[in-house]
Amino acid sequence: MNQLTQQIYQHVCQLDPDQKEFQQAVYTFLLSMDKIVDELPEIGYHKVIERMVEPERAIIFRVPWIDDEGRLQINRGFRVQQSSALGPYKGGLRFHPSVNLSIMKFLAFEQVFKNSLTGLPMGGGKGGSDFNPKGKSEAEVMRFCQSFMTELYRHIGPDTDVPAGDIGVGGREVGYMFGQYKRITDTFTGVLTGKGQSFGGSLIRPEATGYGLVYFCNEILQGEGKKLEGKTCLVSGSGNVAQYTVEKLNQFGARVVTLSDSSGMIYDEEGITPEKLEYVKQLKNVKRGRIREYAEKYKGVTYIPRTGEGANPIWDIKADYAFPCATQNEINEEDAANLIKNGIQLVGEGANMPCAAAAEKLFIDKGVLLAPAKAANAGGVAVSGLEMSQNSMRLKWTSAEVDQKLQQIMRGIYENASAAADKYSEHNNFVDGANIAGFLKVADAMIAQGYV
Ligand code: NDP
Ligand code: 2IT
Repeated sequence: MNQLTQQIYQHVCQLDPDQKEFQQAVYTFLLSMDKIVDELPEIGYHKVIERMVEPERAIIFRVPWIDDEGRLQINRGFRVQQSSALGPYKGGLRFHPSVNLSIMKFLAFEQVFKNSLTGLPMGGGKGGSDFNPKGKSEAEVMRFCQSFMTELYRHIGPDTDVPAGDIGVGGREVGYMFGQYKRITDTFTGVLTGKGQSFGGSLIRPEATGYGLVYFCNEILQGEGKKLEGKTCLVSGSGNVAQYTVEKLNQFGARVVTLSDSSGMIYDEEGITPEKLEYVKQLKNVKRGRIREYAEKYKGVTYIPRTGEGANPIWDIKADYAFPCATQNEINEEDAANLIKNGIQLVGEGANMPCAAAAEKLFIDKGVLLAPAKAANAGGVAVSGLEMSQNSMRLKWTSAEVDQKLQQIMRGIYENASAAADKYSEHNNFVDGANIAGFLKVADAMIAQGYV
């Protein structure tokens, strides 16, 4: 690290020594900044990076709700409004017991550069709660969402901050939160994205992150004269991003052999066909079941339970391409070494920060094509941006129109990240390319808007 980035990193670690995920996201970002800070002295002069690592605002609030037994439950709610340099704060809400300020800040920080890469006018933010939706009744989820929004509403708005979904928050939760916002404020606006189709949601938003991931990786592969067709792929997770990644990989003629959840993984050598994927969607989205049930339904499928923190068996299966689509740090250094040993050629990050810093370094050092989350999973927020446009214009585009715009945006991100990599780093270093391309636009806006 050079002197400036080293100082910034030390300062971040001293200020918040417990925020390991946030420190990790800042650290890997600063490694890319090393490639440009000497060439662009105005970055240091205007303290652009120092400002970026401090959220404009971070709100923490109490969320009280009554469970089905009539008992009062209390959770903690968050909204980190990281940067409004490019537009209203924009980013998802995560409901998961692991949620804390460090995780919220890492996600909000990365969101700023991701949103910049989309080319749409969106700042960056993230929020959520340590509420665990697993095992809760429909009524409990609704009451929680209503209470969460009863506090959050005063901090958001269609021109201020526009939340959406993330882990544990899908169409159902967005619907309940939208209903409560509308009721409290007496306004029908595009204050949330990922809404249902009957009340302002955009077509292709549910599909967008997974589809966008595959479009982006396809651009990288094409640049190398490689393709998806006929290739074996590993996908982790079995939620929104994983499901639509499998759907698009199937459409490109690839064979996906794995899915997982926090309890374990399935290995289906024959491939997760469109018919089997429909079963997964029903199982996860309607029945809210576990991926283990896939192995009970289909013959020749192995289920491997997840035990302990060590190497994850999902990353020790021979395949051409891997798509981590579950959560942060799901690929550690040992997992990366296993993937490389088995000849992996591309890792496409559907989840946010799925690779530990050491894993990321190993992939780059060994020449594995790494499609970083900020670029590769930007399709979700991109279509959220398109949902905001449609809400403002009070019209609705067709699936084909939205899909075409999504493809254009992902191609644009690939071209920008690629060009920034070639100019400031090395060919095919999409980690540096995405960080630098995303950063430069935010930096320009921050310098132009003065010291705010
Ligand atoms: P979902 O809630 O739909 O699915 C999450 C999946 O990941 C589930 O299979 C879940 O398993 C698994 N998972 C979650 N936490 C853990 C954990 N700590 N350990 C192991 N497995 C875990 O979420 P999404 O598909 O929306 O999100 C997946 C990833 O993609 C996240 O990193 C998210 O930030 C990112 N992302 C999402 C976007 C979106 O539009 N939804 C956009 C861009 C990125 P289980 O059911 O057992 O918890
Ligand atoms: O991480 C992400 O980009 C998201 N969860 C989607 C955010 C959004 O506003 O659609």
